[in-house]
Amino acid sequence: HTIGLVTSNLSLHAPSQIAAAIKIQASKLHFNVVISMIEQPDMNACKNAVNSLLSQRVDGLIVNIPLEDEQAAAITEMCGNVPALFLDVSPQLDTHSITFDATTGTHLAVDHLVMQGHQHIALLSGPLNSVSARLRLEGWQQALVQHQLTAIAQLQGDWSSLSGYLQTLSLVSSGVTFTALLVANDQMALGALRALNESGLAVPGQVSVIGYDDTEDSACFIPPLTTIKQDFKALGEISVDTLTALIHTAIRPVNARVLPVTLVERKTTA
Ligand code: IPT
Repeated sequence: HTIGLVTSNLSLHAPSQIAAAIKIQASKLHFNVVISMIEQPDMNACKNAVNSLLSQRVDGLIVNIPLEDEQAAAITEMCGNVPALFLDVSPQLDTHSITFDATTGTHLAVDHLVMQGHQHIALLSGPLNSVSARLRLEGWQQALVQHQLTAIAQLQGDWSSLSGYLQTLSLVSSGVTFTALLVANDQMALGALRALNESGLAVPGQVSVIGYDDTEDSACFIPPLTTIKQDFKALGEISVDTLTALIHTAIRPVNARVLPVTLVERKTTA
């Protein structure tokens, strides 16, 4: 039996840790995994990847590419009888999906900062053509409003640490005073830490930073990163278990499952 995995760029930490977790769980269940990677999110590339996996006769597909509702529906349609499970779509979508609870994640981060007395909070979002990046940005904004606050600045990166570095440098040089920075993933937070360090701003003395993901390296950043944990090992296990169950049944009621997230408090917030 074979599972097809269509994934975003594996040079990013989160997709690579998800792919590893999928591979490990699939091996336990004696399934092969065939991977098709897309460098940049792009619907045509995604369709080609799905077609190539289908022509290799995979029994089911896991799709970890950011997709809009219509795009995920089109992929499901293409798959016909082969079940497809989506990891980066809106949790509201009527399809087989497993996603993380972005509302809770973003509210945990904002509440943590506000409890520490922060009022001048800047946002560094992911690329807004990604559903998850938009959900995180909207979640932060809603949570700020609940505390009668609005973001003091809003920047956008592309998930890479370099973009986090460059965006944070531009934030610092804009002259806006901020005491905390919410970052949409740990890799951009890594770049932000370098930019703050080079600008002579102490973390957490002058600026607090919160990441998102809790990928494996984040505990070893300087200082160790406070972040929102998305449990990628659990995601890998649950996706493989869910997909293999779908493969083995003819009746497949749609199940959009949302996994919990937690705040991991380390040394970048005070
Ligand atoms: C999402 C990560 O949180 C982000 O850091 C980035 O790597 C992105 O993937 C790449 O697509 S996690 C995904 C399951 C929404």
